[in-house]
Amino acid sequence: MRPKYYITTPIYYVNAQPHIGTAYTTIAADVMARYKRLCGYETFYLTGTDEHGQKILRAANAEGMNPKEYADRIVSQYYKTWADLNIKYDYFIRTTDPKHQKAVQTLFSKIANNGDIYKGKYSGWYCTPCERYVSVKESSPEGLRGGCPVCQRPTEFLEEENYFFRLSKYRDKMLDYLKKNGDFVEPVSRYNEVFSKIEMGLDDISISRASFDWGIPLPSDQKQIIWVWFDALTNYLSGVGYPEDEGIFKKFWPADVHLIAKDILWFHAVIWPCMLFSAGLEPPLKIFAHGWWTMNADKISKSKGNVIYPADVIDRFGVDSIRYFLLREIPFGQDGDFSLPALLRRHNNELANELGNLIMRCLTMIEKYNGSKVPKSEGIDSSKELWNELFTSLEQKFSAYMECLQFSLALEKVWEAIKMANKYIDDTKPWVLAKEKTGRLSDVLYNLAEIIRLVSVYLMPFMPNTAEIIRQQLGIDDEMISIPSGLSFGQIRPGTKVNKGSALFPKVE
Ligand code: ME8
Repeated sequence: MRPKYYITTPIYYVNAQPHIGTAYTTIAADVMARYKRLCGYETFYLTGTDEHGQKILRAANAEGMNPKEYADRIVSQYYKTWADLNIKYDYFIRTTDPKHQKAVQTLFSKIANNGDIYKGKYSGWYCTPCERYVSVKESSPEGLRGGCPVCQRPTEFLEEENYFFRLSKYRDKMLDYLKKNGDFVEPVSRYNEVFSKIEMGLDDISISRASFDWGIPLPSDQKQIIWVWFDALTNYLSGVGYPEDEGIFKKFWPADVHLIAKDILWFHAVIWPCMLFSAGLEPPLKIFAHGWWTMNADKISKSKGNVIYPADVIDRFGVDSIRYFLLREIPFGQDGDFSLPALLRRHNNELANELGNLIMRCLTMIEKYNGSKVPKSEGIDSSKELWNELFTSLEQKFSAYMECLQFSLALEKVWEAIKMANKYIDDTKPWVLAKEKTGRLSDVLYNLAEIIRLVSVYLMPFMPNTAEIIRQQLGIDDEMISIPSGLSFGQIRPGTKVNKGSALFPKVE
């Protein structure tokens, strides 16, 4: 049986169209899912949209629209943007899907039957932009004049008869779980943050709303709707068939990793596992909270008005350049400023000069010196052994970095090989070897063809279009594209007909 891999992104609010921040998580999950597929895993990649709650209702009202029609309009922009970014998800979940709604009610009933839900009165602050209750500990005696402690936007005072979840009951279990699973939350700084916050105590939380009806009704009280975060988190179960499609659910749950940004860590690393503990379900295996893309140190978000849309940059640089830049520029887990000059630099230097030129030089020389056919290696030159060693070590490092989602480091390693290959051409001077006619030329050209084949496999998760073009130029199709078997050196067949084509990354001024 093939091993499974289940990866998710947050489901995005439909009050805004996708931007570079939401694209970041979606691309990272896509890269990981593509990588795992290449490694032979039966992979499930889930993304989608979060469509209920007061924030969405208000956004729809502001446009004079019914919330479902409003959501439909924004969702179509998500579909389009993810297609433009070459995102290959297995399912796109919408919280307005009837199946999802049923799953949320089932989970709610399970938790209620377990004695973990009770009725009470919520009297306190609420941040509608974050859709979160602000606890007494977080608010000062005079309220929250400074706004929400997470997003700093104004909070509202709520007084509602609500249903509460006994989160407090799970404090010790959660701490114990964290102690036994030191990699449950990554990076480690986020683990420590969560651990010390739980140690200070967990309060029960309200999980219903009574003052509007854009949401999923409680199974036991039709006058209330389920709190949007309880609704949204359940997507990770309903997206893989919970509760009806037991076969798929059993195959994929627990999720291998929930990718999120740091602002929604508490919901995922604490509230969500406690809900699952209560329902008798396993928690996900890992929560990875990456950092924020910022603009002059401010988080990129619709409310700050500093949003960059993927379409704006795709038109200028091409989709693979954006995918590459986002994952190469900042270590996954840290914040980083989005800057067009940095994108331009990486596009022109690393993609056009280093990668694009390497491919063009190799193919041009195979065309010119060997009639467009990959030559047979004569075994005169010892560099084949050196390349073999280099790629064996690259494979180990690349896989290790991918397993811990360190995309920038994995790419850095591939670029070391690309730079060495360019230097290999400069050092061996095939144009001189062509005159010497010693047979060494065949060895060098063979090695170069194999180097670019391997580069295409490594780049496949990150830049699928580019990898595909390289393979077409090299004259190979579906062969040798699995990890690790496709990564050993020396597999390309002599006689393979290459097809030079045009330059991969035209420079951008
Ligand atoms: O929080 N930098 O939805 P959301 C990096 N519906 N990532 C960013 C980003 C930025 N500047 N801006 C957004 C919600 N993101 C809930 C989630 S899940 C059960 C419910 C990404 O539309 C990042 O992944 O506000 C962040 O966690 C997510 O978008 C928030 O999307």
